[in-house]
Amino acid sequence: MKSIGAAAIAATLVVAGCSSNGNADADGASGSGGGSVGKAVSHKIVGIDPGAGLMAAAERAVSDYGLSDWTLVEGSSAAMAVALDKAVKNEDPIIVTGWTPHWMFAKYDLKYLDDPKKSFGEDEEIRTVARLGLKEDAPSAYAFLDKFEWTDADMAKVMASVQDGQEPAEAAAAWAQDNAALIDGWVDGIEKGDGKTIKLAYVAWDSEIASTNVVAWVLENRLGYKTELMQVEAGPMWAGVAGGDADAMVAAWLPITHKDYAEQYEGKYEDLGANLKGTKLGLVVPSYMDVSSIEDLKG
Ligand code: PBE
Repeated sequence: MKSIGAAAIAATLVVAGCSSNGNADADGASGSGGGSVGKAVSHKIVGIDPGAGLMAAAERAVSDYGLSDWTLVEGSSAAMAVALDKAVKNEDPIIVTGWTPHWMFAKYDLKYLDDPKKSFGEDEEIRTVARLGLKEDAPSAYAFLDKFEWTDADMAKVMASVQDGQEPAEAAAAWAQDNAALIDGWVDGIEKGDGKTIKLAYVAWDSEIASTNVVAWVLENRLGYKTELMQVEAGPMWAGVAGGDADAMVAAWLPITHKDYAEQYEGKYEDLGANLKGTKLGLVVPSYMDVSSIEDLKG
């Protein structure tokens, strides 16, 4: 498997918006209501890559809840995880943009802030999207991609291995070997491909690193294809599939998070349906913070 730009994940360890003064006063550290949470975190929300739908949703929340004095800090998934890790180790207050499935909920004691205005939406799924013509050009790859569906528990195992330091391709291979029966079901009745290279676009979100590597493993080891993993930003991922430069991606969060991208390229891609159900997006804080709703952030 050829992997492009994987090192970029490690290269973006910029610590964003992490204040360490939270222990100075009890009120600030616990972040109890009445505007003190804002002070405790310097009115900063630690975001991820600017192309993520999660960032658009967080901007929506800032506007919906009247948080005009707050800043949503751009960065990357990796930088957000570093900031969160540092804060939790010091029991500092921090607010990050988060999503499920993600390993951070297993590693730390965290909670989503309530979102009564539903700025982050609800009832969403991760879908597989293919370029037009893939069905004719690589029918076996297409048939498998159409069939591919797993659970957040499956994905969590791959994510945890990567988080523990395993290379994504190795973590995917180990998971595949432990879950051969599930994979049998995905490829059941599908003939081997013709050795063509299937190009998979993805963004360096932990969830999508896991799914894309598992899909690549199956294409290579069960269906005889070669794969090329193209790590890009969210906009180019959609543009790549719509323009035919990428064959497919398994990272389309719909109907809400990637709505703008889906509308922009409507008619230029094929939606193969859900590959994972039961996702969630929102603002996430360590459980030791005394705040429960985005509404509490005002002031
Ligand atoms: N995410 C993870 C993506 C989709 C997958 C929630 C960070 C996004 O916001 O676009």
